[in-house]
Amino acid sequence: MSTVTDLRKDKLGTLHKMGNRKSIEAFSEACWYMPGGVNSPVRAFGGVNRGPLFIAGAKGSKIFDVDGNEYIDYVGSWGPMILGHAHPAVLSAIHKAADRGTSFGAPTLAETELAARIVGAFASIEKLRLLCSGTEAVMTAIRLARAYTGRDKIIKMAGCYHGHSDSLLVVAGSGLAEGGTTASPGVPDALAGLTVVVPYNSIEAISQAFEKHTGQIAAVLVEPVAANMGVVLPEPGYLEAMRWLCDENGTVLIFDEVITGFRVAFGGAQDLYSVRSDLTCLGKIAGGGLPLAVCGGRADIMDLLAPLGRVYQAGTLSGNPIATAAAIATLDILAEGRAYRELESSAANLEIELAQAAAEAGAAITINRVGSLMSCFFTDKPVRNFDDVRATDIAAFKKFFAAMLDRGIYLAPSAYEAMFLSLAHTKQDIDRTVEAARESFRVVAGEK
Ligand code: KE4
Repeated sequence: MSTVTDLRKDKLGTLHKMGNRKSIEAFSEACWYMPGGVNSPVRAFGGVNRGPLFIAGAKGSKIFDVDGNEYIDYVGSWGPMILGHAHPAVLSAIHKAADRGTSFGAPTLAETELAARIVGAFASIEKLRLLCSGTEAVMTAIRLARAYTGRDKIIKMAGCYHGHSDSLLVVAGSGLAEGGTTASPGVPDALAGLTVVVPYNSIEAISQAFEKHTGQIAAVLVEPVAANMGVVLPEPGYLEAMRWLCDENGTVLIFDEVITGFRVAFGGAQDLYSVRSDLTCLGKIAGGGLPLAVCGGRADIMDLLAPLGRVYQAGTLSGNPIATAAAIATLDILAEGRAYRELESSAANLEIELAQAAAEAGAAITINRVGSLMSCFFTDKPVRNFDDVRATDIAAFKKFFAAMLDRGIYLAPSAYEAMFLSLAHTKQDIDRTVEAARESFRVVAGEK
């Protein structure tokens, strides 16, 4: 067990070369009060063996640390900030809502307005429940699927991450992938045993799981575009075959679109790939960057939720008026449609120029991208599942991350996360990023 001193000793010595004294001091103090000095593990920079930056603020495509360093931000709070940080329309909506009070614990018109917008954006969502986090949304979807089918088992894909509810911390991605933890301590084997894990992009494996557990599978849960093992795209026909297998077996298909919802298209990955899930989980962008998430889908399943049905789910801050205001302001801008054309243009440009810069430096990379969601893997092979990701050169990624950070480019501090572009990223930002990458690829190749 690391003590605070060990942690600080391990971490502080490898902190940034350039001026990060205040982040170092802030991290040291935070470690006295909070496990690992952070309130979510991936923020600790454990995946890149450096101390974390403490952030003072952000605006548009830029983020600023407590030492006054400015970075072009490709984390975007792990996905929500598709408009860019501190968008004027979102801030105005938040301020107006806050002036009327911050929480009532009672229904508001804004919740209905937001629900109507989401139902309008997702053909598969007939009814929904607003809640506070992606974890809650997926936990609720699993509970609904188990109640609806009367079955206990679920199938999930290795490397996909669906929040930290007990059933899903099994061969998960995101922060769990870093630690080499496949199932978190504290999750009873009896519960973990109800989760069947199969490789992403293998219909054969899902089909075999259905044969082995015939009549026992309540749900198949998947990120339709995986983004917690880096970005991994569904192979042609993968989602369609999954839909068919669920129909054949009376199993609920749950799309975890917490990242992809409103990111890869206004109607999410299910719109892009024309495959309808029975239940959909949304978060991040859907909440405009505030604590709001969504569990929605077929009315015959959603109506099982209390108070209409007997499946219990509740939350003090569900549908919070500040969060719904931010969400409505965000979705109304994205609904204009031009947003996705602009995001596609910026991201396609970045992808092409990064590939060119890597080739010039002799760095072997594979870029997986869907719209403004992308990952750069250090490998000369395709990356189709979690094993492929684990076989990439993670050490090279860590060198690249550090070199980019030292050049003012803030990437997700883990090879198992994604890069997110926003509408605020300009051509100048992209050019600066590519220039930094050109040098950083050479650092990785050992030339600098
Ligand atoms: P939250 O409980 O963190 O709001 O959502 C959980 C979740 C569910 N589903 C997907 C596909 C997700 O990506 C997430 C959370 N994503 C991580 C980053 N990949 C959040 C960052 C963090 O854990 O601090």
